Amino acid sequence: MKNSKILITGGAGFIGSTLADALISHNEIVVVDDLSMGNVENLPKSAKVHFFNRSIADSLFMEKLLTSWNFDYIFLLAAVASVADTIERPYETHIINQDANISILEMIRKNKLQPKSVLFASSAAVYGDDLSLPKKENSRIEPLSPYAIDKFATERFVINYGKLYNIPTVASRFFNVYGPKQNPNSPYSGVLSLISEAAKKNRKFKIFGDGKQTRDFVYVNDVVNALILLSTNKKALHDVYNVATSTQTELIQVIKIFEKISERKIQIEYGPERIGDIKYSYASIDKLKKLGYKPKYKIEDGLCKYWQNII
Ligand code: UD2
Repeated sequence: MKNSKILITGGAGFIGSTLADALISHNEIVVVDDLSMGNVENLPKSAKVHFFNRSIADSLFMEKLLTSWNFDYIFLLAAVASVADTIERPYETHIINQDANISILEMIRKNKLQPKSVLFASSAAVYGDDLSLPKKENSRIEPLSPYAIDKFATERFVINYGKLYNIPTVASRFFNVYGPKQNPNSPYSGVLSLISEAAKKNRKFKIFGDGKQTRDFVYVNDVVNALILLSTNKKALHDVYNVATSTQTELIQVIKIFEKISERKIQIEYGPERIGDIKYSYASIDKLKKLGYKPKYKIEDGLCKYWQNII
């Protein structure tokens, strides 16, 4: 991906800004972000980054932007990413998580734009609480929250819009992504950002349930590599791919590793299980591997790099 014009919606957020870091040296990057979770400070400091503090739901703005820039690559990462928030404001969040993205597809179609790739970021949330493991892309889909419903529906829109109207689309399903720029400010922030915040500030960390729940924790740099691979490999087109490491780690185990790496003791208290929490989750990444993907960071390596970056 070189000498390209790239749009990253949600580009001031955790994953989007890490993607911008990886792409900035050889490309021109436009970021659209309403800063609801993101932060301009996350963005690489470069004249080649063009930041717009706008919502993707601002369709007049989006259409002008898309037609004037004629992007080569589009990464649709903007979302209201808190599941709890979507349960509280299902319609408002639907406008962002689904409508605004479909509207972007429609603008591409209507204006006959020809991006080389349009990638939509979906979530492991689409699998819901189906017990079969590992989760494969063709495992049962059971979207439970407005968040998951919108992610799944938009995935389908993106893939089939691509097929129907000859737009090079692809979708990814993120598992539990962690890394330096993750915002720890909400109780629903990624658990590793909350654990590291507790370690940094010597605060208590509350485990919901017995701590034996498992997750497929994937370091953000591996996610960025997967995103670049999916948008540049033509074999990936018009399909959806899990982005994870295909290993499951217990929450309690992650805390132990974190304590070892940070050389800090985390004060733990226990509380009731979170309503709607999934007990075990991990992904099959065979589909992504077939395209040449290999996660580089084991949980120990990722946590080490994470801690070095934030301390
Ligand atoms: C992740 C995604 C969510 C959705 C979901 C789909 C993140 C941040 N969230 O939720 O958007 O896609 O997957 O399944 O990636 N926990 C504690 N104490 C805390 C916070 C969390 O014990 O203070 C537990 C929590 O109950 C859960 C685990 O840690 O069992 C991971 O929580 P999470 O919010 O990081 O991620 P998850 O998998 O619930």
